[in-house]
This record gives sequence, structure tokens and C-alpha cells, in this order.
Amino acid sequence: MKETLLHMLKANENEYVSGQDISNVLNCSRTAIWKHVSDLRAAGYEIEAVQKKGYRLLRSPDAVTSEEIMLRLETERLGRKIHYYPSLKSTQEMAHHEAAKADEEGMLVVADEQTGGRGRLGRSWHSPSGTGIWMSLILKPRIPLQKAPQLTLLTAVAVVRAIEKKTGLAADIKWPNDILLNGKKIVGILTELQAEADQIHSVIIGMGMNINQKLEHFQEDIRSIATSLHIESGKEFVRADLIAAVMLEIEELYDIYLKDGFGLIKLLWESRALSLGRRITARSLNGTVKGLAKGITDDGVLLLEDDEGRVHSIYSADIEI
Ligand code: BT5
Repeated sequence: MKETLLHMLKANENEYVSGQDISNVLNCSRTAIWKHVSDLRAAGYEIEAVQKKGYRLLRSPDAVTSEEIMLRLETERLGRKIHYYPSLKSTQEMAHHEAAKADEEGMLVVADEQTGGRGRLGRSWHSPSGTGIWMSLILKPRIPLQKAPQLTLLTAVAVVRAIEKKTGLAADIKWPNDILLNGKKIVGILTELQAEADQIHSVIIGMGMNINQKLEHFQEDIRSIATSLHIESGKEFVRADLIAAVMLEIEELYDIYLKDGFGLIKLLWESRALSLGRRITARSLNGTVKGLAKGITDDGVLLLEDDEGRVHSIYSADIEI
């Protein structure tokens, strides 16, 4: 209901929508409308109410609520069910919980702030309120376990394409899960699985995107390695716009992937990859390997040729270029 009301107000921005029209569409009383308007105001919408004229939307907050995302969403399946939280320990953790309960895919968990956002290997992900996009998407592809890393690469391509479409900025991908703008990390992707034996039950794709942060929003220890769309462009962006764009890009690529496999995604990924053909250092729990990044396999594994000419398959590592 709140969503429909918002839709009506937005469709008539700067004009009054009469209480009568709203009550006809929503099929509810004037008192109920007033309650919805109060809720929207509490969420940061400036709504003017004038007797005999009706309601007028003056300003919308840069919110990542379900309503704001839904208004912009062009997908068929992904993000059609959204769980929004003003503050949450980790969207990833919540998505794990939801994924275990539901059979359908496409649910999106979004938070305005994370108090315990996480990266890989127990590292933390800084997620202050009102600035970035912290979200986790649940997919349920029928693919073998070893192909799951392909979905991290697919997501990276989708996010880069969405950023380019919405901001004109060209970001690069650093294998496997970093998106960089001018050499600094703007997005981190965390793909986790729920599986039984070798059967995937759910893939949970966490995305942390730095959007409107200023330099001082970043903790000192990551200031030299992190950046945001705002820092790089001087502009502010509507976060819900970017979320809707990311969902659309993921859906388009995911449909291609399910139908035709990884081939096209691999090509798209390679065209954006920063490290291929360069000398890199890969650090993992198994040790450090230095060498030439030769490419990725069809499963999304990085191939690294060391100075003795031996080719290593890297499944998971931190890369220094
Ligand atoms: C990642 O890990 O890059 C994956 C991050 C995934 C975060 C999302 S947010 C929504 C969902 N819910 C969660 O709880 N997580 C996911 P990794 O490659 O391990 O990188 C982590 C490292 O990046 C940290 O150790 C810091 O050095 C750095 N870092 C932390 N916060 C950052 C930020 N906001 N921007 C850029 N770098 C950051």
C-alpha cells in the first residue's frame, strides 16, 4: 500500500494528489492514508499536505528501502522480493537464513548499514549508513559445485556494466572478487554456498558497493586502498537506481549463463580484467605464488605461470598486481 502511495506521489511529483484519488486507488480511509503519509515522512520523505488540494511530494531521501528499489526495478525474477533493514549485522548472514527456508531464487536482502559486514576469510567489510550499497542476492542454479566461482565472475561483470551505465565510469575487475576504479577498491563481492554433497542448494552473492562516501567516511586503515563513486566523480548517486541496474544486469547475464553456459560471460570478464597478461603475486592460505597471469579456466579458476614455467591453478587468493 505504502509502495502504491509512493508511486502515485512520484508519478505526480510537484503536483498535488487528492486524498479522494488516493483513497480510491488504495481503497482505504483518509485516516489510513494519513498513517501511510506519516510512515513515509518518518522514513525521510518530505510530503506537503494542504487542505482541499491533497498531498505533494517535495523530496525523497536517498533510501535503499524496498519501495525505492521496487519503483525502479526492471527485472522479471531477481530482486522481486526484498527484505530491507535500516541496520543489520550482515546481509550475508540474513540471506543464509532466508535461503535455507525458501525454494525460489531472486530474494534480495538489503541494509542501509551493516554493523558486522564481512569479507573473505573472516575479514571485515566497512559498511556505514546512508552511503553505500550492502546487499545479498540468493540464487539457486542447478550447476555442479565446482562451477560456483563462475557466478562471482558473472556478478563482477554485471556490476561493472551497471556502474558504467549509471555513471559513465569505467571500472576494472581484479580476480576474483574486486572491482577497482582508478586502482582503488570500489566494490567487493563475496560468494558463499549452501550445498549438500556436491549439489548446490543456494548461492548467496554479497555485494558491497561504495557509492556516496567521502574520504573521511572510510576508516584510516583502508583510506589508501578504497574509494567511492562520489570520490572518483564528485557527484552523488541515487543508491536505489544502482541497485536496480545491478539486478537487471545480473538477470540478463544469468539468463544467458543458464541457457548457454559460461562462454560469453568469460569473454566479457576477460575484456574487463585488470590482471591478465601481467606479473602478479597470489597469496593464499597455501602460500604465495608469483608469476604471469595467463587467464582463467572455464570454471573461473585463475592460471598462473611461475618463473619455472609451471602453471598453477589458483582457486582462491589475494592478488597483488
Ligand atoms: C570482499 O572481501 O571484498 C567481499 C566484501 C563483501 C561485502 C558484502 S556487503 C553485503 C554482504 N554482507 C556482508 O557481510 N558482506 C557482503 P575481501 O576480498 O576479503 O576484502 C576485505 C578487505 O577489503 C578488508 O580486509 C579491507 O582491507 C577492505 N575493505 C573493507 N571495507 C571496505 C570498503 N567499504 N571498501 C573498500 N575496501 C574495504
